[in-house]
Amino acid sequence: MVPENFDAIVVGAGFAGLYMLHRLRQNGLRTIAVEAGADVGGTWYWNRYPGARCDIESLQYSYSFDERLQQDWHWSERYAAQPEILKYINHVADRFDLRRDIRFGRRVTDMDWSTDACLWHLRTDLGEKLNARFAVMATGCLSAARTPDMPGLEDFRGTAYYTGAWPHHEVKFTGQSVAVIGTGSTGIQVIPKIAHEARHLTVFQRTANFTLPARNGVLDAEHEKTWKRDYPAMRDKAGKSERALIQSAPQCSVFDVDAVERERVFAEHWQRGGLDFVRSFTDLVADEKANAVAADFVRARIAEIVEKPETAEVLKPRGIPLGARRICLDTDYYATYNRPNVTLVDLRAEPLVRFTATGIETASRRHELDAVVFATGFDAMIGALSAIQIKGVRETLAEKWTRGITNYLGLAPAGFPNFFTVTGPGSPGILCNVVVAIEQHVEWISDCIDYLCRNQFRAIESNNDAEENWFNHANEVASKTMFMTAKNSWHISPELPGRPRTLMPYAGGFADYTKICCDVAAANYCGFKLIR
Ligand code: NA7
Repeated sequence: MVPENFDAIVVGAGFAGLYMLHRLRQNGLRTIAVEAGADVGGTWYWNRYPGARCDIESLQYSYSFDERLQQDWHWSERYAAQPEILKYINHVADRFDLRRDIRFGRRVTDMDWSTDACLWHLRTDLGEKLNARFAVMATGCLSAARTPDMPGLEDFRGTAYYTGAWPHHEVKFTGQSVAVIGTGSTGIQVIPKIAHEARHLTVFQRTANFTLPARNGVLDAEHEKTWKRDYPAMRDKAGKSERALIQSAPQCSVFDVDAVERERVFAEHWQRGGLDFVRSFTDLVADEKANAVAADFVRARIAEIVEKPETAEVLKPRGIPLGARRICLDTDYYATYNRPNVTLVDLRAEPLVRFTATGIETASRRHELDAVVFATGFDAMIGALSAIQIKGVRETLAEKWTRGITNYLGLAPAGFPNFFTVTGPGSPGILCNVVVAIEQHVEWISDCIDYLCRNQFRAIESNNDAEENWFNHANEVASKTMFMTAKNSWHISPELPGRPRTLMPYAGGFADYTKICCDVAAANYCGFKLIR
């Protein structure tokens, strides 16, 4: 095929890819986006399992770049469900006429940089050859679904479903015996839904997670009005916060109040619902002892809700602080275990041995099944990038990252000129309200490209030193948080020979991160080589 030439290519057409395409086009660059899905949406296109819902409030989990868009759009619920979010993303694509520059239904398989031509050469699985001066990876940090290699799965005659690649046709579990494997955010959302439909549901849990009640409901009209009255100011406030999110402000330490008052404050936040529970007091995230008090409160609620004490015990998270792994939000998760058609299997006590033709065999039991739902998570942050053969100046990104997952500012890995990642490793995106982080990254990248074009630079590449310093700074910041206390968390990098495991997202907070990025740009992109 004859190569086609562009100024910029964006890989992915989810929240990040769409806005990136829009910005680059606004800046006058001939840009296309390449998307594996048949339509826009990214994560929200693929994760259409029953119960899929955002755990950031709708009024905040949306674009802020266009005032009319945010005024016009009406969210129906406090936390939007996947179909509504996908509808919103489609609306944005239509409103800004983005589809005409998106190539759907193809994957970028490999791409390599030519220093002489100052071009990225990309190839897709349809055999297309695409050249561009700039490449932006908007491939998502939770987009490469993990499908564990389970013994005997090929023998299973029932149906296997993967939450991260849910069928586009309606799936009915009525009358069936169904298993769900995995109890992260996804499992916790899908389990109550399947329990209502299936004849029997067996949940296979390896690690119990902390989940808080979402208390979802119809979006309060007054609340919406308050936000829309001065949306830009609300967005500005969120952008200056640690998690790119407006949350309640805790008043005092857990230890400043007596036990009765402590219970009252916790109960009030529990009743209100949402992630604000971790902001009941000032020190829940920072202080181990304070955190343990909050974790005890949650365990007591589990014991209260779940009728069978032995099931409640298995559901109680132990051994890691509240928030060291991603906290989940749920609707009726714990109460689901009171249903007569739901069984919980603790894989730590009763390990999975193999799949058989008719179900799953654990150490001492056989579970007859019609269907299995894998809610087993993602190859987070690096999975989608590593799936593409990306060859920079000397080596591929996958080869580079065998020496440690380094990426200056989470935006630009050294050795990869004119190449940017949105919410890549080293970015705070996934620890924050990710849509706000995406907007910040996209604006920084498009401003950077604009700067290069206006000042007749052909290319930009981060320096090894700057990248190493960012990596060290990120690790130092991470070491002061509780994230590293979780032995098993998708936030932490995979095991690499001779390298300590590191926290992949930047934990220094969104506000500080944004300031650092602004300072770098203001100092004529310090830490980067600018090439004429
Ligand atoms: P997560 O949070 O990574 O959860 C995956 C779950 O699957 C978790 O409970 C895992 O147990 C379990 N798992 C993974 N592999 C296996 C095997 N082999 N056997 C049994 N159980 C297994 O992914 P989610 O999709 O739920 O959520 C990801 C993010 O998406 C979420 O945080 C939001 O930001 C949106 P483990 O804990 O590893 O023992």
